[in-house]
Amino acid sequence: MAKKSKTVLLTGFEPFGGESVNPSGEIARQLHGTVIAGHRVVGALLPCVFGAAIAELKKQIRATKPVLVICTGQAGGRAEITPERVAINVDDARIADNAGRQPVDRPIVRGGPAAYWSSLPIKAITEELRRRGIPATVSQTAGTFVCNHVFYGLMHALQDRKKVRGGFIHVPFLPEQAKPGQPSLPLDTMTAAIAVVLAVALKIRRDVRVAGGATH
Ligand code: PCA
Repeated sequence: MAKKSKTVLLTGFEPFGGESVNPSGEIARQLHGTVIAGHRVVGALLPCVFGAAIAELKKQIRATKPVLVICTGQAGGRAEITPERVAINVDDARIADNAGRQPVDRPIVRGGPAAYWSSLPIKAITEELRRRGIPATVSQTAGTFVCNHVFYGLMHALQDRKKVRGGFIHVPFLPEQAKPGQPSLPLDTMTAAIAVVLAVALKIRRDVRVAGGATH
């Protein structure tokens, strides 16, 4: 009997903040069901809601038993694909989430560590994206809204699953979302970029040590 292929979980978000589309959700939809580096991709959509987003993520992890979890979200105003280095233990929302919640200066996990590092090879991912002509930079902050919340919740959940690696990637606006002068990337480019992210994360365990990459 053929061995069941291993699974990677790729999440994106529903639209938020008055937008009618979220590139991260579209990318997850596009890559759902594809096979990358011998792994089956399960794409899932998370609500842009504090608490509920982590609950849905954990449900998906339990259901799919992935070897790798990559969460993605929209970072409007950024021009590049940005693998996030670190998740911090705070919710501090500038706008309400999709359920009208707006936590200010609240811990995500009471008594939890201040931060968790991504366990993705963020420099290797950035290098490979650039090599393929896709703009990419390591980001030093995932913000304090629902994306950082989910990233922290993911890394906290993975403390009990040490073999499962995970991290978070922010992506720019789609061209139809960008106001004049704002940066964006086409959906095809971003979908190809996240496929590269998954492939590099599956193939490379020990990150490369290269300087910089950090402009924000
Ligand atoms: N971006 C938001 C939350 C959902 C999303 O796609 C963020 O950066 O926190």
